[in-house]
Amino acid sequence: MGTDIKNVGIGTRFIHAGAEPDPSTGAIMTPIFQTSTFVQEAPDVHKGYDYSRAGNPTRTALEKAYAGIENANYGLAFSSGLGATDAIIKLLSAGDEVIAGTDMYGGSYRLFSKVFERMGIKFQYVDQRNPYNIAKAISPRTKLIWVETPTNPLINIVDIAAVVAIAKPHNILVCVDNTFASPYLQNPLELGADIVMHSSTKYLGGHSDVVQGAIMINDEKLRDELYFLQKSCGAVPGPMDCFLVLRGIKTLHVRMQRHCENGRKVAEALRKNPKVGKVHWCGFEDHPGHEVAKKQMRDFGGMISIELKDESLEAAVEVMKKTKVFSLAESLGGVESLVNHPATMTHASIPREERIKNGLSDSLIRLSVGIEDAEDLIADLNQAIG
Ligand code: P1T
Repeated sequence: MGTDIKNVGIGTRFIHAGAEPDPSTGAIMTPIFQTSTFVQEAPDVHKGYDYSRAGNPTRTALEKAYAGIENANYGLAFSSGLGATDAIIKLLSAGDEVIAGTDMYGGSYRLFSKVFERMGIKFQYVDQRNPYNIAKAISPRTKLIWVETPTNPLINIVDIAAVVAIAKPHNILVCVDNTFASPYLQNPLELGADIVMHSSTKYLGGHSDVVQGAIMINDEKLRDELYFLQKSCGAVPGPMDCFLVLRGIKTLHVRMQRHCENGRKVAEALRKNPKVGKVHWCGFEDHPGHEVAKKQMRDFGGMISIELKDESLEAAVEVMKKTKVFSLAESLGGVESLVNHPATMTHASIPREERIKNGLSDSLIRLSVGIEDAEDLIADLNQAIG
């Protein structure tokens, strides 16, 4: 169709990004090129593909779509969000330093602290809600600032433009894990970040049927370095998984609208429940990051964490055992609502002392509000909370 996807609305962009009819058949959907290799006419004479780790036409279509949905020049697809994160940290060398946040996905923390620390890369964890903490932590060896916003699971907000302003004079790269927001809500490259990373497993795929990761960048040199790492280290997704994410992206804006609507209704209902203590949701005007969220996000999303007034672990576990529409599972961002217990599930790899110091209590309950009928979701939570 040849749409100039930089100059159209967000829905048109999500539907048409990377989508070209198949040249040999006219198929509107990119076929699943389920092949490991490609026949060559003569050594190194081929149609642009030689081996599927280095490139595959279904992956190419998805990588173009990834670029399109973040308004980026380039996109790269990885076998998981952590596969993408792994490639980004491998841009660095032993002795280099990274400044990360105190609240982030437990698996990212595990990769940083248990794998890359061992290889000589140093990580400092600071409360990024106050960008001054980042400025204070910078050393001559700082090469990367790793930002997650909204954070997993406390829904803290980090001011991306403020972090970029601190990093630029020092030539420090800024990478934003944009998983919780999705490109519908937030586009960090437009705020000056150098790299955007997504766990596509979540909102981009949207149907809890695929594990995958994405990187979006504008700089060609950075793209070439990351492509080299993708090809050399091999964390690439298969063609079927690329097809599933391509399909998921086409409905991202419609799903996100409903996630946001439901998120608001569920958050407000939870605040009214007398047994609920804190409700962490960045759409509340009294959320400490609300003004920054309003500035850098289109809406506030469907990720919510709660703490009961009864702060015992037992009370939280009872609630998680009793929900019927919300399923107890890791992950988020799918059409179906999920409830998760960070302390024992997604964030179990963070030492308890660290976790508690940073505000992640044993009894925190995380909700990924899906796109079912809001009334059913509220009724389910209220019956489980009692
Ligand atoms: O699971 P994977 O596709 O490798 O993505 C890792 C990841 C990275 N960044 C954020 C913010 C994430 O939330 C995740 C994965 N998170 C979960 C599985 C979870 O339930 O929180």
